[in-house]
Amino acid sequence: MQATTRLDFFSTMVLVRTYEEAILREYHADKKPVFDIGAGLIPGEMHLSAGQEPVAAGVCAHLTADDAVTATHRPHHFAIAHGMDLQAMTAEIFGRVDGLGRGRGGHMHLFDPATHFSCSGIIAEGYPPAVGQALAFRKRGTDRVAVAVTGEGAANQGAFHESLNLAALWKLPVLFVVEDNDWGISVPRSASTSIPSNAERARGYGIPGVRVEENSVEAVYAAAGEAIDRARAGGGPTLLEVHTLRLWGHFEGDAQGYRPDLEGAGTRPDPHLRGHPARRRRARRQQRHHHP
Ligand SMILES: Cc1ncc(C[n+]2csc(CCOP(=O)(O)OP(=O)(O)O)c2C)c(N)n1
Ligand SMILES: [Mg+2]
Repeated sequence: MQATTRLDFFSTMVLVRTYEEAILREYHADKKPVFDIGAGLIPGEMHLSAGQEPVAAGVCAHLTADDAVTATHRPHHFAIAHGMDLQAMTAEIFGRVDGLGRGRGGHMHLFDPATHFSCSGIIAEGYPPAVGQALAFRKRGTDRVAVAVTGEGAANQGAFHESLNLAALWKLPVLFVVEDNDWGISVPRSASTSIPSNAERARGYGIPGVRVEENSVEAVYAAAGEAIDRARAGGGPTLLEVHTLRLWGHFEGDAQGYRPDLEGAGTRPDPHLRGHPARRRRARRQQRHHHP
């Protein structure tokens, strides 16, 4: 792999993390003294993608703005990696009239015709529109592809399976991405999903399924590249699951009492790990508990 490609990955991931750290700061800034989710300049829920940057950077490196991306309620890493205008995106998150959706959608509903990007607060909602877009791309005789993203929790939704079936049947140019961050809100993967790898589900629809076990941008880039090349060449869809890491809470304000893996240093290494307010609060609580 070329050094410039690696540098591009790094720049994208650092941009995403820096952006989300700024959102994190602004989101909490006016919700004090007691966390009030409805208060401040960004009222409502906030789902940040910290830890999952390698998935977006590795996939979107193969795309142009002509390719479609449909993302989830945790959309910032994909929006930024796909080249969304940061001013318009930020204005939307702050509910401003100069935002992508005139400020009516907020952070879970970023619709951007310039980069063919959309996302939704309804889980697995990105899958069917990706199939529709891929059908349009094919009918127009282009080699454009659609990338649909969802979480491992949403992979149990009906829309996920219906989309795989139709895209497989019609050999549509779609890359279905599952971000397995081990959690659907507070529900561990093992309590929601009957098999350890969603990649196995691809076989049920007769399409290739790949699971990337490492949260590695290079591994994601390699697997996504193969799938996207195949889709552009008329070879049909692929299901790609990446075992990634949800570094922060499900949403901001989530105390994560259900996550034993955060008690110590964490079970999986994260080179970008920094102090998170929720984590620091939790540590202080524990200290008080141990040293009254
Ligand atoms: C159809 C639907 N059902 C339930 C919810 C509530 N909900 C929001 S996020 C979420 C869990 C999503 O987990 P996962 O797909 O693993 O994504 P992650 O949050 O881990 O990125 C649920 C159940 C919803 N938004 N839409
Ligand atoms: Mg999840």
